[in-house]
Amino acid sequence: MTLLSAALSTARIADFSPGGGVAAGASAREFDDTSWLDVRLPADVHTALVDAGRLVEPYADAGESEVAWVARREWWYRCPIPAPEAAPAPDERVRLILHGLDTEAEIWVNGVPVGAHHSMFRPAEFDVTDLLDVGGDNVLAIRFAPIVGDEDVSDVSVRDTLRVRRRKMQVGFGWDISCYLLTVGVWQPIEVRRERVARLGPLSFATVDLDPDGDRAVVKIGARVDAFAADPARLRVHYRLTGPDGTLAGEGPLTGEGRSAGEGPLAPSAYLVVDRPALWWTHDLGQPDLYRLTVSLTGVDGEVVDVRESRVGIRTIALDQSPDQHEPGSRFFRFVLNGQPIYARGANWVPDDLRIARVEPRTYRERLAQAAAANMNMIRIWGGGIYEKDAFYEACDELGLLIWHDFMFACLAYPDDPEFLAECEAEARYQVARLQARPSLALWCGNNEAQGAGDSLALFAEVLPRAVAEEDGRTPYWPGSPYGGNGYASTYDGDTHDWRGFHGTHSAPFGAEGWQDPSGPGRHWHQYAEDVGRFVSEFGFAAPSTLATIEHWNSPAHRDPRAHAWQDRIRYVQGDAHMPLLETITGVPRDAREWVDYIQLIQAEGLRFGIERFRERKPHCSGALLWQLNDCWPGFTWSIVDFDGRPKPAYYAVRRAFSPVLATVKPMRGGAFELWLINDSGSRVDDVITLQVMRLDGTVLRQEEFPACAEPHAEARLLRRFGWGRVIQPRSCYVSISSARGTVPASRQLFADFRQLELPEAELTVARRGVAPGVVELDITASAFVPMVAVEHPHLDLAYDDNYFALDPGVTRTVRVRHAGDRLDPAELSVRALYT
Ligand code: BMA
Repeated sequence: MTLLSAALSTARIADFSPGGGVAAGASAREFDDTSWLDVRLPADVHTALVDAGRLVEPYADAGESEVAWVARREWWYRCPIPAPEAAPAPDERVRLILHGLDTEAEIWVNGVPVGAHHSMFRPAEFDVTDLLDVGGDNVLAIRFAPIVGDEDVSDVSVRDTLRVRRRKMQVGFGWDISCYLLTVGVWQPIEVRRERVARLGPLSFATVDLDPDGDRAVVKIGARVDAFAADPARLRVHYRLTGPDGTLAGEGPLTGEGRSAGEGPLAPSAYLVVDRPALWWTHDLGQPDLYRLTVSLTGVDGEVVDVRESRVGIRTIALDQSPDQHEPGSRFFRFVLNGQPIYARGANWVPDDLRIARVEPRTYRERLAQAAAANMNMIRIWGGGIYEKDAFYEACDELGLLIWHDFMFACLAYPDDPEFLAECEAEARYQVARLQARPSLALWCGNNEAQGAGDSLALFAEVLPRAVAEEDGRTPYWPGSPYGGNGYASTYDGDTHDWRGFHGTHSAPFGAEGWQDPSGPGRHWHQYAEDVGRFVSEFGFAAPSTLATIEHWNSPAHRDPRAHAWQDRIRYVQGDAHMPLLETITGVPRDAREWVDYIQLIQAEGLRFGIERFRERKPHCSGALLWQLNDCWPGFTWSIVDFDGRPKPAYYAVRRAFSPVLATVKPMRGGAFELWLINDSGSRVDDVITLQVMRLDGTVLRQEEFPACAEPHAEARLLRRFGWGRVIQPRSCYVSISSARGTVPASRQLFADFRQLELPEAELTVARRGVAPGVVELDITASAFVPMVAVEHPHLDLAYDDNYFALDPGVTRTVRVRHAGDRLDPAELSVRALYT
């Protein structure tokens, strides 16, 4: 048993001009730090100063520039270390583990320098056995070097130069999704561990074989053993694997080739056959069942000296890149879970706060539960952020969400000198070994957009794949995103970032020039209808936060779209302004409310249209991961859940479009259209679809019924092509589909942009009733077609089983609204047509 494992809970912090701290003797044990600021660990400097009222809130109004000075100072942390009760025995040692230092740090224990550390992406560890005084006041001192000198950080190329060699969260250097906020400090716990003879490192767990019918699995269980004061041959390692219901699935020794003392960790392992395993599935295909793996290490005297536990899952995951027979010259890019090819429906994850030290486990749970509730089965951890905290992976394991995990490199060509590569290798080996046993982990990906033809080959083609192969050996590796084929937007190989929508970016094969069409039509979502990639790992439309979140972070003087602090929330690149899209699609908004409504409507419709087109291409296109799920600051970005966790209208549109069973209407030229049926679920669909061509006033012009049958996990099926060009008057008609048994969700398709529609006056009728404490039902009916109805509450954050949906004339929609508390007055809920 680790004899003592204590997390350091408090520190005192202060800043100095560069070099001032050492000169002042701040590393010394006796240094008087009583005037310094007390903080609870972990804590970054910005949050500590804001909480102490010594710094403006960087996210409020335009606070960013007022806090930029922090990054130009050196910061010191001094932390008391609890004294060991007794002097360490000869076979004992005391390790200091600093799990997350942001970023360039020097460390002293009791005034003695123990080392330096240059990465926030892996822990710093030091043997301090001989440095701690029994019964004395032991002190840890950390100096964080200034990140910025006198560089002009308003220049993006200067910021790029500052970040390229730093193993630090890249997005904090400023991005089109983030303000410029360079955090510094202790972002993960600091631990002191007293250990005897040996200790366990990360456990490993892999499903090496699974019967096609899932009746029998073979798993490989392993552990790293660091035998620092014992003959490894005399240590015993034992495992126990218990099922989701607590029953014992297997136990026994882990064995491996002998090694002599001090030759570094052993890696004993064992194979186990599990009959009728409870498989781990994504939440939409089954149960994300988890086993408990316990490994104990017994010393030469038979005493248990260490125990580690992990929750693991029995599942196989593979990346199928076999040739696509139906599209010669192309190959699939699809994930295969437990032998079943799946369609990846999901989103990109960015750090949930630039001040990552303060992101709590419950926030991860909440955000990822929102993703699962939006019918997502995959989350991509984007390469401009961080390797997330344990709570993130626990939530994905438990919620049944797969993870596409980038290594933390984004949008730059990275160096390949030996020193930099060595640091990256250490980082990769640590993270890969740390996450190897996670059932949610589906893929390691080299980088985000950091690889033109031939860039950083050593890193992405050698160092990282070697780390994945040696520290994991089963999880697929992909060199970058996007990658494959002959360029960034290959439609026959690999993954693609489809930025024709919103950015108007048209990538070209390597060596040729891409081009950009910044016009409204050039950035329209219609671009998504053709040339779909094999796996679309980024696409999206930007929109402001919800009004409640804007009002949270913008004081009254700054709540007008023309106000500086409002515009300051937009960090898109040149040419990405909203006006061309507004002029083309909705018309120009008249006030702040309409500005938010119209752009959010465009985001919702753009994502819906893209997702439907990408899913109609199943299996030739086997994934759609939208940019982006969440926000790292209260900015206006591509997120569908804003910084305060409030879903934007697009969240509900995405949830509907990601429904495992879906029927879609693909508009073609000249009013023609196609009806498709998609079934990603594990159940057979057998229903009857009613398709209506209707005028916006509700007059039905044409109606037909179709059998809608699809096998489980079926390829997307074209049910019918309609040449009804003469029937469909784009400005006054739309197509609505519904199904007799409701297994195919109702949906509709317009044939003109919102501003072109000849929308009749629509009267909304709403019946309200409380159905339980905190639960209200609303029956909403419109006299004519309404593109988007919004159900809102002036101040409560509520759970809506649906919202921001279109309404067919005369058809009543019932919406259920829940309040986490048990009081919700039906009268307080408002219902409005968001676009008339
Ligand atoms: C891609 C992402 C991000 C960026 C987004 C929107 O490049 O990888 O870098 O925020 O597009 O522009």
